[in-house]
Amino acid sequence: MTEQEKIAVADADDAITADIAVIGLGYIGLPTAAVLASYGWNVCGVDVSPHVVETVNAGGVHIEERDLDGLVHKAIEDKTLSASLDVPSARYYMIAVPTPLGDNKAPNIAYVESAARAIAPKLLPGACIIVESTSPVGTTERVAEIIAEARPDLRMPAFGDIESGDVAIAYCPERVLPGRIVNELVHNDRVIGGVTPACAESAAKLYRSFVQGDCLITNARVAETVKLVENSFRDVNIAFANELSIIADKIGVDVWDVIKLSNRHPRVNILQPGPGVGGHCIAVDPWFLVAGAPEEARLVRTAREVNDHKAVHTENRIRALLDAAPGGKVALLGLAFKPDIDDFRESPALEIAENLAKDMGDRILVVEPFTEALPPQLEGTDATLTQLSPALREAEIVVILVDHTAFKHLGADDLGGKIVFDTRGMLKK
Ligand code: SAJ
Repeated sequence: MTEQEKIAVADADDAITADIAVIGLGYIGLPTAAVLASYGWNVCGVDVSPHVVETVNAGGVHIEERDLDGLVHKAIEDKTLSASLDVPSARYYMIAVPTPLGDNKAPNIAYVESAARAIAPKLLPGACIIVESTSPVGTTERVAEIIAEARPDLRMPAFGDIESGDVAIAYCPERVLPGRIVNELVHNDRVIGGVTPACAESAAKLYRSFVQGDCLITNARVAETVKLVENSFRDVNIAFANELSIIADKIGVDVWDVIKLSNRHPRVNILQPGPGVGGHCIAVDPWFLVAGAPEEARLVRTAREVNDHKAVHTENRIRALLDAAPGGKVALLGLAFKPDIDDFRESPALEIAENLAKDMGDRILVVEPFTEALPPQLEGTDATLTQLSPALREAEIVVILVDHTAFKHLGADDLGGKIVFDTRGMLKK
């Protein structure tokens, strides 16, 4: 390092106000910020929502996630975590903002781009930017491009040139399972892809400080692809189970028995069918892979279509049950995209409830322990949100859409005399 560079770094140290700035305090950013703070880092969480910033600064959380509440509360109390609407100068920047699907199932990285633009003016030599948001391949390079445009005074890392760059830019996908985020943040292996090997190494220093799994080093494009492949793998496998359930309906066999017995083969491991695939990951990310190679990604695209169709198939079966019980009511158990969480994003259960409620809301009783009010999609319909017991008293038809723990005690006594449609095989388990 030249004398001039040493002075630049010293100046940077003077101006740094946080060890780590986590941009986006959602399902990934907030738990990550809280875990980092619990490992002694001085973390500033940044969000565009004043409500989120106020809630976190008051030691609260705006999302339901196991163990998160206590972690955030303690970090705020210990003053290792704070939240802000503004990006501070930091040593590390983690971008954990949404990357939604745009029109025609094309990935929309506008939030990542605006996070990069917000970071740019604050960057000091020696800083490291890590993208964690699930992103189409090439997004990390796009972040580097934005920084280069905004900060011509900084040297950008160049592919193939190990030591180049005043800042490091890397991609490290989040891989945590909603409901187990706090635990998996620490225990999962991490894949860390740098724009250059030095960038990956710089990012790895941060992850090694709190990750107990392995930190696996690669380049940014491979790391971006790995994330999309993981979720596509799961989507394809769930699609197999969902297709099997539709075939089983057609040929009149019990899909749960078929799967249970097939899985006794040492090399077969079929996943579980459900009412469709939801959440903001598995139902979305495979499209990012398709977008990169639309002609080639035939299986991945078909899996998405099969899983989307499973929700339509489920809805049609419920409609048939309602047609066969004129005037009868149906209790829909669960709206979340999977058990024991309050996340309704891309939830097939919610989509099914919404479509049914639009046509015959007065016959729909919704039971969802993870909400106190009907979600906006069901507002304005005649559907009723109610508790489990009254719903079971009133309904002729019971549909298990989500196998929440709160429903798992249900047995013959509770359901006797009812028409039961168990989309999750909960009663079989
Ligand atoms: N599902 C089934 N049958 C199954 C398993 C799941 O129908 O056998 C459904 C669930 O009900 C849900 C959907 O699939 O609707 C997705 O649930 P999930 O538990 O498989 O996954 P997510 O979306 O909660 O989290 C996934 C995880 N990815 C993988 O397991 C490969 C997680 O590790 C990722 O970090 C997360 O996506 C993400 O953020 O990308």
